[in-house]
Amino acid sequence: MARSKVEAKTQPEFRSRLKEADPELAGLLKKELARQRGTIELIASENFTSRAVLEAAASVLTNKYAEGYPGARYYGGCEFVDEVETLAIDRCQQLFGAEHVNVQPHSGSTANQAVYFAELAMGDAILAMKLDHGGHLTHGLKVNFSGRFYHVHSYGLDKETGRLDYDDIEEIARERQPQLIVAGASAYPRSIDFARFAGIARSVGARLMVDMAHIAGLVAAGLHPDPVAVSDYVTTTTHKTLAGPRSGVILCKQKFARNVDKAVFPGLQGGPLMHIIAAKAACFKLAGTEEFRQRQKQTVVNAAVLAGRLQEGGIQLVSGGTDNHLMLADLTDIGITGIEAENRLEEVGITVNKNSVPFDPLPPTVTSGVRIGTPAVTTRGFREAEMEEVAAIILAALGQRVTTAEKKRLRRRVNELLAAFPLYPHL
Ligand code: DSN
Repeated sequence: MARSKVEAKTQPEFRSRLKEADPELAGLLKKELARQRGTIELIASENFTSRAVLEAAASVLTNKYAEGYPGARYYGGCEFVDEVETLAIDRCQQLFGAEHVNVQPHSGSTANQAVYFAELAMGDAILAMKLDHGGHLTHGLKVNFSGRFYHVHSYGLDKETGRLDYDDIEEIARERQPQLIVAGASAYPRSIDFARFAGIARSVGARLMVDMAHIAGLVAAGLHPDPVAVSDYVTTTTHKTLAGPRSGVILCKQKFARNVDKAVFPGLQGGPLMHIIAAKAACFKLAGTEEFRQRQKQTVVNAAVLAGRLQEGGIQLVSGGTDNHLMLADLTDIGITGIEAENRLEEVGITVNKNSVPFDPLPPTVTSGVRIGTPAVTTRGFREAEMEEVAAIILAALGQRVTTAEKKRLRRRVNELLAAFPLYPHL
């Protein structure tokens, strides 16, 4: 396809100006691009965003202050950013069928914070998933704001099945009577029954917040049970399966709109990042396309293929497999820790993150597991055949007594795989 005039003019200029003004920084950006191009990215929460999103995020909208909301700002000159924010809101509402959307949170953590701020008083009780069973820092970790400002009760996974036990969650909710129940996870490989969570919340008079950060792309594509229709609040990041810029969003029922908006601004934030809101608008448009839906389908297929091959190779997966974009490998049986596995894979050009497994006896700095996800490699173009090769490389790298020569051979296999799928060739 012919390069557009804008790309042809602005991209090289942008690059060369940065190099001229700040060669040290330009050099680091170049190295990071080379790292992304030169490794197989299996961190489940990462992805490669589109050129459209990159362009919007690097636009002149970064210059604009726009405290307030469209049509009610505290600064002049907001006529175009008003349109940008309205576009982002409308597209997000349409994509997820939400009654109300706030696109200003800078991140998923801020989005969660805003919902707590809107819904709870200090000291109120929340019920959320334990961090070491797959929850998130903002779901009540003691040192996080959520654990410091609220009374936290938690639920975990069933020891036998490695899955959520909804009867158990219901019992804890009945006992603890939380004001807010939080569903959603950072490292849970199975579909979550949000309708069941909604029933539990209703039965104890609690509100339900779903943090769908990991699975937002799958939800948009109709590949995961929908949290939006059944929840009071839904929060998400926009950069994981959704493949947008690094940021956050809140979706809620109309009756909570005013409180949510007030909690975000002026409650927690000042000026919204209008360039990132523009990038979110682009992301929501792309997430409504057939191409995006197909990519999400392939992401799930790729995860299933990788999970199957790793299991055949003797690696235990928490819950015995995956329904979504990620899997959690428990390495106890093969005798290596999560940190060792992360390092070994990095040596051959594969990036993952160490991750606690449920009931992990090892500390979070070591862990017994690694979390592996397929969104980024799928965006890059990997399909079933490539996932088989990725699984074979992982199994070899995690095997007993891997020699330096063998590591070099594995690195070459990684390079061969990547060479067929160039990343950001225009940069
Ligand atoms: N840190 C993110 C993840 O890796 O899942 C969650 O915010």
